[in-house]
Amino acid sequence: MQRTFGLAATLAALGFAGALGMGAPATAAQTTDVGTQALRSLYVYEHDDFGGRRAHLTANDSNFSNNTWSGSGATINDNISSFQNRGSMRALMYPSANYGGTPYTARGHSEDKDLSNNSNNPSNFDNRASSVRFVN
Ligand SMILES: [Ca+2]
Ligand SMILES: [Ca+2]
Ligand SMILES: [Ca+2]
Repeated sequence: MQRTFGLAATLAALGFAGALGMGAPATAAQTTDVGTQALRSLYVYEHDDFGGRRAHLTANDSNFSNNTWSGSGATINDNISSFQNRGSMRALMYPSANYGGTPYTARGHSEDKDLSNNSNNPSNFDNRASSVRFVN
């Protein structure tokens, strides 16, 4: 199961994050929090429980075949087994290149330590992701 944590994630779920980011009136504390927060920051891992090698995705990417695990030449394509979305934007991971197929939606500030056995996303997304798109 995917877990969500933090006020920012709650705001994002309610659709307020975009309004705050565009400079809508907010308290000083909220403005500081949002201003220092990454928008696109998806850490993906080779194995369950955030194990194995890691890669950091910070922009839309239509094809993972030329993305490699940090410190290695091995592709992340069809090998992502867990993730931590540390940014405020949702990350849509697609099973095919060029954003094809039914995506797995990783909510802002959420993580999933096992991409199999999902209830509110494609039921098994282990070793499937081939592209990613960030959305508000
Ligand atoms: Ca790529
Ligand atoms: Ca894997
Ligand atoms: Ca795939």
